[in-house]
This record gives sequence, structure tokens and C-alpha cells, in this order.
Amino acid sequence: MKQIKSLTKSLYLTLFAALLVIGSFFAAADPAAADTVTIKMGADNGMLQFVPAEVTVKPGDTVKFLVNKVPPHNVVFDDKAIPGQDKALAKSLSHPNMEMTPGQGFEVTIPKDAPAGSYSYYCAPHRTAGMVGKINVAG
Ligand SMILES: [Cu+2]
Repeated sequence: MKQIKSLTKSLYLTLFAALLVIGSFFAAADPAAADTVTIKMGADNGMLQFVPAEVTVKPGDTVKFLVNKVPPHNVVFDDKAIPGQDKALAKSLSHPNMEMTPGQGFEVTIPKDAPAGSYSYYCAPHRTAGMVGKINVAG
């Protein structure tokens, strides 16, 4: 009977230690957690702008583009204005489909291996009107 009791006790201790290890893992992982930033397409006052026009994120973060005013809008990354002039990366980040409905949008996740630097993009139908933006990816 005594043996069973001490066995139960050591089992509890082992479980408790395991929980501590798991808990500290999650606590350590938390500071690196990915964030989401939202960029409005079309300013509140109806100007053809991305708001904010410039954001800074880190690899793994998500940028949420939300239709606000004066659609349609889309997001095209300029391969000549991103690090390494990487055509494949520019294409994978872009969302060429027109978004029409205020309150709706799409998300772009910055790849974990994305090189640091500034990534310029534009809205194809409103590029000449100045609807351009920049995402700075921190190193
Ligand atoms: Cu637009």
C-alpha cells in the first residue's frame, strides 16, 4: 500500500514537472507570436489611398487589406520595388482580384523567410491616382 502511495506521488511530481516544461515552452514562444495589421483600402474621406500607407511588420505577420471606400481595389506588389526584385515573391504576395465590397478583404501573410526591406505595392486601377503603399519587413 505504501509503495502504491509513493508511486502515485512520484507520478504526480512527474506530471507536474512536465506541465511546467510545457508551460514555459508556450511562455517562451509568445513574444515571437505573429501579429496582424489592418490596412484600409480607400480613406475614410473617400480619397484613393491605403491607410496607413506605410506599415512595419516582421516575417510571419499577416497584413489584412480591408475594402473601406471607393472600390474596386486590389493589391499588386511591384517586383522592381521589393528586396531582391523577386518576381515569384511579388506574385505570391499580390492579390490581383478586384475587391468590391466594403467591409470585406483579404489577408497577405509575410513569409517567415521573407528578406528584410521595403516592399512597395499599388492598387492597379488607382495607381496613377496615387493609391500606393509600402510594407517594411523588419530584419
Ligand atoms: Cu484602388
